[in-house]
Amino acid sequence: MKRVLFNVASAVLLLLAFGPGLALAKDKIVLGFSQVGAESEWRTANTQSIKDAAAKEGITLKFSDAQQKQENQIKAIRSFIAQRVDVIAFSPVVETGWEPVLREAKRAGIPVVLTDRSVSVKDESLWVSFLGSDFVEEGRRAAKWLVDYAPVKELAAKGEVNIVELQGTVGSAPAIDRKKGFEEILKNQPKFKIIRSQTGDFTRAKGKEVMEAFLKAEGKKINVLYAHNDDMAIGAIQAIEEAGLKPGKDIVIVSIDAVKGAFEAMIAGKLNCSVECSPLLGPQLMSIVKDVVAGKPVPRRIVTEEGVFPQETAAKEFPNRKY
Ligand code: GYE
Repeated sequence: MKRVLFNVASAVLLLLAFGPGLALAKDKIVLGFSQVGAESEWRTANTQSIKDAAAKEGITLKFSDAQQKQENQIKAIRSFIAQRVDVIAFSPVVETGWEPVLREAKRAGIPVVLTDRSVSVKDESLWVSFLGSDFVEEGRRAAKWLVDYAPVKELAAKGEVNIVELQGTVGSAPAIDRKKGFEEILKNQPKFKIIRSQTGDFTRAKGKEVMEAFLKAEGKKINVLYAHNDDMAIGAIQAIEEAGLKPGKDIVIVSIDAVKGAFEAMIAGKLNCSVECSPLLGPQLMSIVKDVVAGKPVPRRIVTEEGVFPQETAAKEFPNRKY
């Protein structure tokens, strides 16, 4: 990295050092992007979308993978500041604890764009735009589908519906909001009970591990699994099968993302519904980055449009899926 920097230490780069105002004078926009990690199918598709869109737009992308650790993201952002990139974008692994490093970026005059997940900071001037899904709405959609699903309605007519929940990464916006939206709908449904709720950190391996523990503790009492992402649901499906039960039948499963793996599980009859969360944020992100550098106003919030895919739609939709 350093070598490359020295090699291109031309007059143009010197000009760049004097701030975003001169950004138009150089060939390429430099974007520093700090990614959460590679924890899920969703994340892999998101990373690919960002890399492809940067290449397509001729934007130089400095990409850093934080392996799901906030400290790594903070280090990456500091290094982007030191390199004087034009724009910093990142998907914050957790919501809190960003003020100090974002203040450093602001002081350096480098605009920050949030993608996918948001931060919780008092000073809203610390970031310029947030592009991503409405996670509360995704949680609501999962719950609405569930209460309307015929086999679950039958259960509710007879007695209680016992739900176990696999949460995403502790403190992350999608885990907080998907729980909130789901509970908001179930609040008015006295028959529906969340009997266990634990994090599976958005990964297949942890999803499986935690589902094993749920099954050990609750066994056949479990009617429904709500997983904050498809990967955890897919891990849990394995645990359910290993316990001699039928996923999608003995235990109804609803999860979020609608990645290809979820469609495969739905077509196999093992997953009942996936609520869409699109990772294809690259093109919109690059357009925000270009506008910010050009000094154009950018929307404060851009909400991704998404749908809901119940099992019976899976075979027909599968060929159209892009991630
Ligand atoms: O749902 C999950 C991933 O932040 C929306 O993170 C994203 C979530 C996504 O690991 O699969």
